[in-house]
Amino acid sequence: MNSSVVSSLQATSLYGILDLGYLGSRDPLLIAGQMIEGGVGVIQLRAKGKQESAIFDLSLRLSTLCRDSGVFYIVNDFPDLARETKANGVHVGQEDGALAEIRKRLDQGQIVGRSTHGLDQAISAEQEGADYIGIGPIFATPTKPDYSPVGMRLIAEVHKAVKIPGFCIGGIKLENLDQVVEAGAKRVVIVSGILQAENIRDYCQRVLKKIGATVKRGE
Ligand code: TZP
Ligand code: MG
Repeated sequence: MNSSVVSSLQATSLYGILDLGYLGSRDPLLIAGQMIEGGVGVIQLRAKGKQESAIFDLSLRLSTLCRDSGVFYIVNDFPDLARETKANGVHVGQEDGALAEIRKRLDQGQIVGRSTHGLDQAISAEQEGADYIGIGPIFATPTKPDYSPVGMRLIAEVHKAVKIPGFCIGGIKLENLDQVVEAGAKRVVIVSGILQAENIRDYCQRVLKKIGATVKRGE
């Protein structure tokens, strides 16, 4: 666990994912720039179905862009790529093995986030040493079609049981954000909502304004 990164993540409200499946012909660096201008605190590169070698250069450039902009940069699924391109860390799922094994492939100071889909998984991820967790999917989502929604009640349960930062994810959009925050969310991850927005910078700013106005911090 990297405690300075974890405390920065505690204060981060919006985590954006650059999912290449939503970009079409758009330039990922340009989109990342718009997300950064909008105020995201974290950008994750998610490239389902791609080989690490195919996204090495992109990851390196995103890593530099995020570092220069003061935004965390996380690589989905690939710890070696995270290490080689000097990301802040890697994000893994339930099926990706023990966090201790993943950490062996990272440099010191790099962080590990874990997706969780229930209270037991959230508690286990913390016990195993995750630096943060994803909690979801909160709502059904085409971005992760094989998973059933976990239900809004889980948000408060996890926040009560777990100290590391939790990021609610799955089907979250500006339109349902109030509901998610009222259920106890402190931080959110938004993928399609951001990437399909007409104006990405503006969308992120509106999300942050809404969260800032409603989240009670201190947990
Ligand atoms: N993990 C749980 S839900 C999800 C992931 C990666 C997808 C979230 O995407 P969207 O488009 O914000 O629903
Ligand atoms: Mg994964």
